[in-house]
Amino acid sequence: MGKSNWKDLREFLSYAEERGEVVHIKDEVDPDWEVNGITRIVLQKQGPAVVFDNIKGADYPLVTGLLAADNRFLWSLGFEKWSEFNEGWRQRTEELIPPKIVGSGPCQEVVLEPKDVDLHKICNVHWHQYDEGEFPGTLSISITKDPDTGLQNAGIYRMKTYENNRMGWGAPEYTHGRQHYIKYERMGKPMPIAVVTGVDPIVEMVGATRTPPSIDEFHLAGALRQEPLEMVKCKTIDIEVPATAEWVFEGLMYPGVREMDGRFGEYTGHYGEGRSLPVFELKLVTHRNKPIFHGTREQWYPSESALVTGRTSQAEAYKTLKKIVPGLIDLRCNVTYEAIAQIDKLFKGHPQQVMDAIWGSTYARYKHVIVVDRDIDIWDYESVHWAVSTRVKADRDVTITSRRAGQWLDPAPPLKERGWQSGLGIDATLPVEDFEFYGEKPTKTVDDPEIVAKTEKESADKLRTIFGEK
Ligand SMILES: Cc1cc2nc3c(=O)[nH]c(=O)nc-3n(C[C@H](O)[C@H](O)[C@H](O)COP(=O)(O)O)c2cc1C
Ligand SMILES: [Mn+2]
Repeated sequence: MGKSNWKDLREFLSYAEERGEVVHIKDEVDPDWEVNGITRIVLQKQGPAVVFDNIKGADYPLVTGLLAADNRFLWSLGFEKWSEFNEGWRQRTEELIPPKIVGSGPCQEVVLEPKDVDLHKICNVHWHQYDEGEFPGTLSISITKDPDTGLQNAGIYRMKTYENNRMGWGAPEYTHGRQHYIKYERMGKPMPIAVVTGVDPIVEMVGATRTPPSIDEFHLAGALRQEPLEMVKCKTIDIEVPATAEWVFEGLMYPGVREMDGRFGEYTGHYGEGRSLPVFELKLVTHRNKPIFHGTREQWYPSESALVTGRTSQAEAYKTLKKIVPGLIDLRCNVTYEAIAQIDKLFKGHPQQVMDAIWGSTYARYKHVIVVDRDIDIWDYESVHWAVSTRVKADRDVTITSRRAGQWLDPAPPLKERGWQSGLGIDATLPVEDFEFYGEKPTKTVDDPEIVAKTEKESADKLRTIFGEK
């Protein structure tokens, strides 16, 4: 297993750069359309990470797309391929490792009062054509503390710049950050919150991982790094932040304050409509010397937002499911709304039990669940669709559940129904109970393993003739 204890964003950036996976754009780029256009094309082609060194109107470089390609995502965790990812994540995070609080860190090398800060000069990008305003907070990790337990939470929720150092906060009620805010609102107190950006890849990932509510994501980061993450106390609030972050925005969110926010191109690949959101008020900025800003164009797969949210949440769901259902082999989720489970089917109703467990015990809010047998390669959609098209009888194998908790950003329901979803479960396993008269042999011809092996051995000459080999 390779390295995963990256010191900071810079160390991983250099690592990727040495492997030819980072390109610097030194010429001036336009923040209104050009960063959007370039990042969209690069994401779509799973191209390199890009550093924009010279954005018109901004004072700082912007790195984007660092975890937008499969190879860079896997490198950052020290894994080789997806098929070892879920199990590797599970084993590494069986025991969490709390952070180490240190006295000082590079993230506080420079301290700026809000009156000396102009957010538009830090990041002024329009990530999508029809975004209403500037959304610097895309890889912005909100760190809050549960007032009851003292445990911290990290979540990536997109943020929009309003006037005078105020920002919109895109955290719906089902997110852990928002649940902390609800507690503070009930007490009538402002919630302390630190927003960090420009972090090592593991911290970026845990910010996007859908974990059970009691998990402090920085303990998860320690486990993935196999070494405690170093954190420092903020200067104005009782919150700890990763010591090597490029930027820290310390702030407060006052109870009862809301502002209309959006439209914005959300990570579903659709625009989310304007909505009423809580407001972040900036109290202090600290940053490293020569800081780098970190952001991404949120969009549909392939993208950094889809990989970082989808894959990490898939791994956490796999870990949970392994504890409660038998026969689970692997789980795939390229997108937040669909899970494909591969099982070793053991009994009647087993696939349906897996569906119920996915809906009831995992935190990724999957609406569509497809369950397949162990002979199906879930990392190959052709294989999955073959199973769906040949092993499914809809009136027997399709389950629909109505009025379940969904995601506000799911564009499928009409506006007043946002947040609700219906579950679609497809049992695409071979209905062996209906094929018992075939005996032990399954009814497929695609690979007859004994015949293939025998032919390769005993008919090798004939195969060579057919394929023209000498
Ligand atoms: C680039 C990016 C942007 C995201 N933006 C949002 C967002 O605006 N709102 C949201 O609810 N989740 C968003 N997510 C997903 C959350 O970060 C993810 O659900 C995470 O689990 C939230 O943390 P929590 O479970 O501690 O609430 C985003 C993820 C990424 C990678
Ligand atoms: Mn959380």
